[in-house]
Amino acid sequence: MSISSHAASAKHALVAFGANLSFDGQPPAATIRQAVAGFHDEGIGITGLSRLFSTPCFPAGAGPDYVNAAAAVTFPMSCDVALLLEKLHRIEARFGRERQQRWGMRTLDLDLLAVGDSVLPDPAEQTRWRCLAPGAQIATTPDRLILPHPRMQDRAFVLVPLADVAPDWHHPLLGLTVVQMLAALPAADRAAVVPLA
Ligand code: PH2
Ligand code: MG
Ligand code: MG
Repeated sequence: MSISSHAASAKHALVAFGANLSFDGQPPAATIRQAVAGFHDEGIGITGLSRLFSTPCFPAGAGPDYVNAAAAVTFPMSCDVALLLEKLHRIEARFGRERQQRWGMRTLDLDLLAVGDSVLPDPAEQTRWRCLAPGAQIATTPDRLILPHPRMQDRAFVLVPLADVAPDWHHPLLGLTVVQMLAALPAADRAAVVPLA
Protein backbone atom coordinates (compact mmCIF):
# COMPACT_ATOMS: atom_id res chain seq x y z
CA MET A 1 0.00 0.00 0.00
CA SER A 2 1.47 3.33 -0.99
CA ILE A 3 -0.48 5.55 1.37
CA SER A 4 1.23 5.96 4.72
CA SER A 5 -0.78 4.78 7.67
CA HIS A 6 0.51 7.78 9.59
CA ALA A 7 -1.73 10.81 9.45
CA ALA A 8 1.26 12.89 8.37
CA SER A 9 -0.36 16.27 7.90
CA ALA A 10 2.68 18.50 8.30
CA LYS A 11 6.42 18.61 7.86
CA HIS A 12 8.80 19.72 10.59
CA ALA A 13 11.69 22.15 10.41
CA LEU A 14 14.08 24.04 12.68
CA VAL A 15 14.73 27.74 12.10
CA ALA A 16 17.33 30.09 13.60
CA PHE A 17 16.64 33.80 14.17
CA GLY A 18 19.35 36.44 14.30
CA ALA A 19 19.38 40.24 14.31
CA ASN A 20 21.92 42.89 15.23
CA LEU A 21 20.56 46.08 13.66
CA SER A 22 17.46 47.97 14.65
CA PHE A 23 14.64 48.10 12.10
CA ASP A 24 12.15 50.95 11.86
CA GLY A 25 13.34 52.34 15.18
CA GLN A 26 12.84 49.13 17.09
CA PRO A 27 15.55 46.96 18.60
CA PRO A 28 16.44 43.46 17.34
CA ALA A 29 14.48 41.65 20.06
CA ALA A 30 11.27 43.43 19.00
CA THR A 31 11.92 42.54 15.36
CA ILE A 32 12.34 38.87 16.24
CA ARG A 33 9.10 38.86 18.25
CA GLN A 34 7.23 40.44 15.34
CA ALA A 35 8.79 38.05 12.84
CA VAL A 36 7.40 35.16 14.86
CA ALA A 37 3.92 36.56 14.28
CA GLY A 38 4.80 36.85 10.57
CA PHE A 39 5.28 33.08 10.35
CA HIS A 40 1.55 32.54 10.76
CA ASP A 41 0.85 34.85 7.82
CA GLU A 42 2.99 32.56 5.68
CA GLY A 43 1.21 29.40 6.81
CA ILE A 44 4.12 28.25 8.98
CA GLY A 45 3.15 27.01 12.42
CA ILE A 46 5.45 27.55 15.39
CA THR A 47 5.39 24.58 17.75
CA GLY A 48 8.28 25.70 19.95
CA LEU A 49 10.00 29.03 20.47
CA SER A 50 13.21 29.46 22.44
CA ARG A 51 14.13 32.25 24.78
CA LEU A 52 15.87 35.23 23.20
CA PHE A 53 19.63 35.42 23.80
CA SER A 54 22.28 38.10 23.56
CA THR A 55 25.33 36.77 21.72
CA PRO A 56 28.68 38.27 20.74
CA CYS A 57 29.00 38.97 17.02
CA PHE A 58 30.78 36.35 14.96
CA PRO A 59 33.39 37.05 13.67
CA ALA A 60 34.36 38.94 16.84
CA GLY A 61 34.39 42.68 16.33
CA ALA A 62 32.48 42.58 13.03
CA GLY A 63 29.49 44.42 14.44
CA PRO A 64 27.12 44.85 17.37
CA ASP A 65 26.06 41.90 19.54
CA TYR A 66 23.23 39.81 18.10
CA VAL A 67 19.92 38.69 19.48
CA ASN A 68 19.47 35.01 18.58
CA ALA A 69 16.58 32.60 18.98
CA ALA A 70 15.32 29.35 17.46
CA ALA A 71 11.97 27.82 16.60
CA ALA A 72 10.55 24.42 15.80
CA VAL A 73 8.01 24.87 13.00
CA THR A 74 5.54 22.91 10.93
CA PHE A 75 4.58 23.57 7.33
CA PRO A 76 2.12 21.92 4.93
CA MET A 77 2.95 18.64 3.19
CA SER A 78 2.22 20.46 -0.08
CA CYS A 79 5.03 22.98 0.57
CA ASP A 80 8.46 21.90 -0.64
CA VAL A 81 11.70 23.11 0.90
CA ALA A 82 12.27 25.72 -1.83
CA LEU A 83 8.88 27.24 -1.07
CA LEU A 84 9.59 27.20 2.68
CA LEU A 85 12.83 29.07 2.02
CA GLU A 86 10.95 31.57 -0.14
CA LYS A 87 8.55 32.18 2.74
CA LEU A 88 11.45 32.80 5.15
CA HIS A 89 13.05 35.23 2.70
CA ARG A 90 9.72 37.05 2.38
CA ILE A 91 9.54 37.47 6.16
CA GLU A 92 13.16 38.73 6.21
CA ALA A 93 12.28 41.28 3.52
CA ARG A 94 9.31 42.54 5.55
CA PHE A 95 11.75 43.39 8.31
CA GLY A 96 14.16 45.35 6.20
CA ARG A 97 16.63 42.63 5.31
CA GLU A 98 18.89 43.55 2.46
CA ARG A 99 21.10 40.78 1.16
CA GLN A 100 24.46 42.38 0.70
CA GLN A 101 27.47 41.31 2.60
CA ARG A 102 27.90 37.72 3.73
CA TRP A 103 28.09 37.57 7.52
CA GLY A 104 27.33 41.29 7.49
CA MET A 105 25.05 43.10 9.92
CA ARG A 106 21.37 42.44 9.57
CA THR A 107 17.94 43.55 10.76
CA LEU A 108 16.64 39.98 10.54
CA ASP A 109 18.24 36.71 9.49
CA LEU A 110 16.16 33.54 9.31
CA ASP A 111 18.25 30.45 8.70
CA LEU A 112 16.76 27.10 7.86
CA LEU A 113 18.73 24.69 10.06
CA ALA A 114 17.03 21.42 9.27
CA VAL A 115 13.93 19.88 7.71
CA GLY A 116 13.24 16.69 9.63
CA ASP A 117 16.20 14.40 8.99
CA SER A 118 16.67 15.51 5.37
CA VAL A 119 20.19 15.72 3.98
CA LEU A 120 20.50 18.10 1.01
CA PRO A 121 21.64 17.93 -1.70
CA ASP A 122 23.22 14.61 -0.65
CA PRO A 123 25.46 13.30 2.17
CA ALA A 124 28.74 13.86 0.29
CA GLU A 125 27.98 17.53 -0.46
CA GLN A 126 26.65 18.24 3.03
CA THR A 127 29.82 16.71 4.46
CA ARG A 128 32.04 18.70 2.11
CA TRP A 129 30.45 21.99 3.21
CA ARG A 130 30.40 20.98 6.87
CA CYS A 131 34.11 20.13 6.81
CA LEU A 132 35.24 23.23 4.91
CA ALA A 133 38.38 24.85 6.34
CA PRO A 134 37.69 28.18 8.10
CA GLY A 135 39.32 30.24 5.34
CA ALA A 136 37.20 28.57 2.68
CA GLN A 137 34.08 29.11 4.80
CA ILE A 138 34.59 32.85 4.44
CA ALA A 139 35.57 32.75 0.78
CA THR A 140 32.86 30.48 -0.61
CA THR A 141 29.06 30.41 -0.39
CA PRO A 142 26.98 27.42 -1.47
CA ASP A 143 24.75 28.23 -4.43
CA ARG A 144 22.12 25.78 -3.27
CA LEU A 145 20.49 24.82 -0.04
CA ILE A 146 22.62 22.60 2.20
CA LEU A 147 20.77 20.77 5.00
CA PRO A 148 21.37 20.42 7.83
CA HIS A 149 22.86 23.91 7.92
CA PRO A 150 26.58 23.20 7.43
CA ARG A 151 27.74 25.44 10.31
CA MET A 152 25.08 24.63 12.93
CA GLN A 153 27.30 22.23 14.91
CA ASP A 154 29.97 24.97 15.29
CA ARG A 155 27.89 27.79 16.70
CA ALA A 156 26.79 28.25 20.28
CA PHE A 157 24.54 31.12 19.15
CA VAL A 158 22.58 28.53 17.14
CA LEU A 159 22.75 25.51 19.45
CA VAL A 160 21.99 27.18 22.80
CA PRO A 161 18.62 28.53 21.57
CA LEU A 162 17.97 25.31 19.66
CA ALA A 163 18.46 23.30 22.85
CA ASP A 164 15.39 25.11 24.24
CA VAL A 165 13.12 23.72 21.50
CA ALA A 166 14.75 20.59 20.07
CA PRO A 167 17.34 19.23 22.54
CA ASP A 168 16.93 15.67 21.22
CA TRP A 169 16.92 16.37 17.48
CA HIS A 170 19.56 14.12 15.88
CA HIS A 171 21.94 15.41 13.25
CA PRO A 172 21.35 12.82 10.50
CA LEU A 173 25.04 12.55 9.54
CA LEU A 174 26.88 13.33 12.79
CA GLY A 175 24.51 11.14 14.80
CA LEU A 176 24.64 13.66 17.65
CA THR A 177 21.77 15.42 19.37
CA VAL A 178 21.62 19.18 19.80
CA VAL A 179 22.63 18.74 23.43
CA GLN A 180 25.61 16.60 22.43
CA MET A 181 26.75 19.04 19.73
CA LEU A 182 26.51 21.83 22.30
CA ALA A 183 28.54 19.88 24.85
CA ALA A 184 31.30 19.51 22.24
CA LEU A 185 31.78 23.30 21.99
CA PRO A 186 34.21 25.27 24.18
CA ALA A 187 32.60 26.22 27.50
CA ALA A 188 33.47 29.87 26.83
CA ASP A 189 31.38 29.82 23.63
CA ARG A 190 28.37 28.48 25.51
CA ALA A 191 28.81 30.92 28.40
CA ALA A 192 28.83 33.89 26.01
CA VAL A 193 25.23 33.14 24.96
CA VAL A 194 23.16 34.90 27.61
CA PRO A 195 19.35 34.97 27.93
CA LEU A 196 17.83 38.44 27.56
CA ALA A 197 16.39 39.74 30.79
N1 PH2 B 1 24.92 35.50 12.08
C1 PH2 B 1 25.79 35.70 11.13
C2 PH2 B 1 27.14 36.19 11.37
N2 PH2 B 1 27.44 36.33 12.74
N3 PH2 B 1 26.93 36.26 15.01
C3 PH2 B 1 26.04 36.00 15.97
N4 PH2 B 1 26.36 36.15 17.25
N5 PH2 B 1 24.75 35.58 15.69
C4 PH2 B 1 24.35 35.41 14.41
O1 PH2 B 1 23.18 35.04 14.18
C5 PH2 B 1 25.26 35.66 13.38
C6 PH2 B 1 26.56 36.09 13.71
C7 PH2 B 1 25.43 35.42 9.75
O2 PH2 B 1 24.16 35.08 9.56
MG1 MG C 1 20.81 33.68 6.60
MG1 MG D 1 22.85 33.40 9.59
